[in-house]
Amino acid sequence: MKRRNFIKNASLTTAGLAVGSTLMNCKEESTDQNDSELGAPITAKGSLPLIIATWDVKNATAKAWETLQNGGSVVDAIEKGCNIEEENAEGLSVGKGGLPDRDGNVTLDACIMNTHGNCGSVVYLKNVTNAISVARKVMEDTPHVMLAGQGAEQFAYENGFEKEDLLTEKARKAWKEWQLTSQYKPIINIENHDTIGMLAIDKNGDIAGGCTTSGLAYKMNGRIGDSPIIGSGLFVDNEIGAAVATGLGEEVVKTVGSFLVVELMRQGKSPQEACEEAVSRIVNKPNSDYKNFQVAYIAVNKQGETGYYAIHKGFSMTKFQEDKNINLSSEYFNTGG
Ligand code: SD4
Repeated sequence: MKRRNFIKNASLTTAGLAVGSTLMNCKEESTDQNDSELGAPITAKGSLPLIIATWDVKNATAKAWETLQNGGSVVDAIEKGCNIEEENAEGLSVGKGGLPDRDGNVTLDACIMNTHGNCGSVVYLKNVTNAISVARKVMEDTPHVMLAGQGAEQFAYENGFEKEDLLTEKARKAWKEWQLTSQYKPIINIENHDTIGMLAIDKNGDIAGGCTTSGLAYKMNGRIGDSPIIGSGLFVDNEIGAAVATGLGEEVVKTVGSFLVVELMRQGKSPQEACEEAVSRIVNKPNSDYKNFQVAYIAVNKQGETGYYAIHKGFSMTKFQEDKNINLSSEYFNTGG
């Protein structure tokens, strides 16, 4: 399934299905037709290095892997890997070509976190493609954690980033079409979700992570999601592991989702159990409207074990390990049972 259609389809196909599913155990089911050529599925515990990312982003994970193989750090791997999606003008979700807000502004959110627990973030960044690289600069070259809007943009130019028009013709056309039918208020069912969240762990077990997005398509002007919020969209604790989120950011923020996943791992849960528990916190809230939105997490622990889980069908994780780059369909909460 195309990532862009996923939330819409998820909400359509789940309409009318009963609540009360129990959490499913994750089964790693490959969605890549070529996977059979790749030999046995990766089940090894502890095989390092390892890169995982939200959605089907094999070019990005390949770049991250190559960066590590060429002697780059885990932070280099995260940055270079995420840059691939940011620079892909065909992708309507991240960096250049991202779908705009309701007023036609493409605004980017991104963050990055290193093995020492340092982090950098940019929110509401306009006109600069590589938001994660700007976030890295914030982390490394400023005393701050987060820069927003004009200040972030100005900081980017001062650091040599180019000014670019991020609204491509394809995205402008999609926005114009959306305007024909849409109301000026959040309508979650028709809003789309794709973000690249990536976690890398090197051969020594050192971990870094990043997350970059243009946020929800046709969001209100000024809206910031979970993706650049440390602890919500991303959290790295080099003693324990790391997690990153995708989906409806508002719901992730309300549960500080990625921090929760990492803390659950600290308490002894596997990455898979921790992702499932974090999803269940959202769906089991009183009056949760979970049938109408998607949230998914991916996680890795210090031992190189991974986990991934979503509320609805359609989420996948890309994993590069042992020279194999594969996309894996996630199990999900709302099985309709
Ligand atoms: C947001 N979490 O801005 C992001 C959207 C997303 O895949 O994950 N899209 O809420």
